[in-house]
Amino acid sequence: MGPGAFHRAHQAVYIDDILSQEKDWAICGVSLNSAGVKEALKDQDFLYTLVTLDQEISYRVIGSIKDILVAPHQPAQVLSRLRDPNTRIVTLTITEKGYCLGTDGALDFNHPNIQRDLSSPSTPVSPIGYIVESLRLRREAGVQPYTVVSCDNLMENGTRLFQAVSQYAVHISPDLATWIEDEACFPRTIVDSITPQTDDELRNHVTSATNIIDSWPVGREAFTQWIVEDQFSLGRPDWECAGVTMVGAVEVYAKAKLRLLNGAHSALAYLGILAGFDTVYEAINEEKLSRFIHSMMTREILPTLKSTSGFDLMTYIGSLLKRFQNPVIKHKLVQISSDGSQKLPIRILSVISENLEAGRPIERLCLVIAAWMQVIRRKALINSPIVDPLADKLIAIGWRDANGHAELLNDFLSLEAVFPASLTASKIFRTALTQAYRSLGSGEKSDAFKALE
Ligand code: CS2
Repeated sequence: MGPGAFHRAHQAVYIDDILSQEKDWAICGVSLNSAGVKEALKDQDFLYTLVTLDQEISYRVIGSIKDILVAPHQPAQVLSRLRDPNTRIVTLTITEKGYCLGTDGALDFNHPNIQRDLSSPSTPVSPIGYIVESLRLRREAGVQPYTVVSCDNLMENGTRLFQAVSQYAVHISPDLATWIEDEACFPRTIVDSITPQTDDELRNHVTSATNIIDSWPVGREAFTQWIVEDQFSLGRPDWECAGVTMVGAVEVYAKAKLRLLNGAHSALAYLGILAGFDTVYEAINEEKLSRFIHSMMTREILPTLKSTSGFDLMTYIGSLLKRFQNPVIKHKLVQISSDGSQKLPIRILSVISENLEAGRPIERLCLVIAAWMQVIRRKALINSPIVDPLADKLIAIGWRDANGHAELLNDFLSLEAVFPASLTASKIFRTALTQAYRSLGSGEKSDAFKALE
């Protein structure tokens, strides 16, 4: 589910890698929203070019996707594919918001798609609704559940998904929920490979380098990682051969990746946008910003993580900074800045909560939150679109402030879907955030640089 650029640059490549050995695996993508990917790929047999953006750029045709279904246009086909005993693994790359979770990590029963699906469960629209309905159909037909593999940047991704599925299934039938709990597997994973959005520059580049007109190639860095807990109900490909790390538990690595890589990404995005940069490469090469990111990682994030044997956190930080400095990748800050209301609780706010509890500093992390608010405010001011499931609320907050309303911080903090009550009740947090917000002045470039000092 979600055959966007990341799926096609990551999981589809790992499947492609094993096809010479295990020819009976293939992917059917399910687009949950738009027909864009299907329209682009159908006339090229769902083949596409993977461009590896390294010092030496390389090109490879990926052939593991056999078909793409578009859920809003083909809901019955999607359910029948999911019910098919040949469907053995369902991966999800649906981004944080696709899971419809609240700040407590549980399924948000007020989410319009969940309410809609619960009122009409046999014709779902949400991924959770599709999973539960198709598992119900499999149970009815005596077919074992497929393994559900969340590949999104959520803490405890498999567990969260399993809980959301169970909470939803109980409303359909408690027996079904018990069957899912007993029979289905939801391994946790870490996925990692920096994958910028495809643009015309990449398309034209592919055409001139390969002589192939590809409607939707994907480009990513050479580094790629997939760590998966080895729990599969209906078997799996021999992924180790393709470099997938199959483990007993992913937890330690997951926290490090989400906080250090994704946390630093969000910091670079909001502070970098205010400082007038366009890409991660530009932002990380600015001295003040780069120093800030380094101290945020080492002083405020590192203390929340554990090094284990074979996984040294300082080495990991060094490797991340090097990846951010890849000059060939034009990873747009605006891409990373999308969906802040979904990403920041996982990447930054959870770290702030832990630091508060342990009496550790939070100033730099608060500056990231304040920068997010400033970016929203500035966008609202010029009516620039905000990509976020809470966009309407965020624009209203930013717009009120732009018109002389002084309550911006309180308005933001009242967003229960973003800020947990435990955090908004903390005086230390409110003070640090207020200071951080003030230090950004009116969000001009020069203010951002001053705040980084
Ligand atoms: C990024 C991630 O857009 C974002 O929010 O932080 O997509 C990041 O590039 C990937 O998680 C890297 O594996």
